[in-house]
Amino acid sequence: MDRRNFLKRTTAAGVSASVAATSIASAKADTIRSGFAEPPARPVFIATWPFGKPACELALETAQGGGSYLDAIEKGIGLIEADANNSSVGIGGIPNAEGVVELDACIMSGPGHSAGSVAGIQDILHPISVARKVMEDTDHVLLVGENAKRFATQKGFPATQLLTDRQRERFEKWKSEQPTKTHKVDENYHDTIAMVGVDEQGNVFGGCSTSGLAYKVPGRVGDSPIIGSGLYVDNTVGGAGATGVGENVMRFCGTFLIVEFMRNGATPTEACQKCIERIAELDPLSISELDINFIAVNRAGEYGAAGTSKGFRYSVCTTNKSEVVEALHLSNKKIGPEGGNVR
Ligand code: SD4
Repeated sequence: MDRRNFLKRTTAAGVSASVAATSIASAKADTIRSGFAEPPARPVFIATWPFGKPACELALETAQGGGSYLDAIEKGIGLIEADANNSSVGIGGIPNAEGVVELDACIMSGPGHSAGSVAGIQDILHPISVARKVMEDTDHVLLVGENAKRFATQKGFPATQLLTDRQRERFEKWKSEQPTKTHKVDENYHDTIAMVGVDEQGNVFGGCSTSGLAYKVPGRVGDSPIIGSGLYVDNTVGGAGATGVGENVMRFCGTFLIVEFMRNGATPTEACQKCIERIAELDPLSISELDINFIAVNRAGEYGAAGTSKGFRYSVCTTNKSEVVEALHLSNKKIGPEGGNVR
């Protein structure tokens, strides 16, 4: 059965189950506070960018088909990692300044507050799955570089050429245009999938995967595999994910901050906005220059997002809808030509 039909088929049953699951006082209070037209639904998956939509749909399908929520996050993100046309995640990702694709990913489980991540991993198609192995099969949280790849190989992940012909050509053009001795990343070419899911009981799960900034210095690690920066979940509150210039997120523990704002009573959208405002207070860059975007969901299933520029969109999937939503934007600068839909 294809995903669309699966979702259609599960809609009727899913609506009543999810409404029942969310008919709790706090969910209603959140609904009124945020001005949601409808009660928040559980389960719910949210993800960065429009390309997160099929990922959220597959995640929901996986969870409803009997998979765990970690399976859901892993499969949903894995779908985008395997898409060679997406130039910001997995195969087809934009390489570093030496033409090598280096991937970052992490996964988190609210129950048990466990986490796993890999950074700067090469030649492995599914870093999200390796991150899960780090979480489940080791006592550690983060493995990096060559040794992350060695761990993946030991776990049976095959080596895969991640640099596509199209990205090789683009890289060669970029390289030929670089002045010698200086190095500049191309800020128009980056994205990430960050996904957070909440199950019917309000347990929170999340994952994040990216090839990072285009033509980055080899070895550069962004926010995405760093717990509390590119992704954070706290099972008593909710979760948040980030996309944008990682350096402007990881210096502030952006997603940790968002979860703390939600803990203190902010709605998800308010929490994302407050995080960007806090960052802008401390950073010499103006809001429009920061180029960062956040998504968040609380354990009631209420979700929201905010970005520094106009045009950041994110995906939401529940049992009765799957849609792309425009985030609150804190400046009128338009997102870069490829921002949000790097193809
Ligand atoms: C990074 N945050 O490596 C990632 C890239 C990204 O939109 O999300 N860009 O900095």
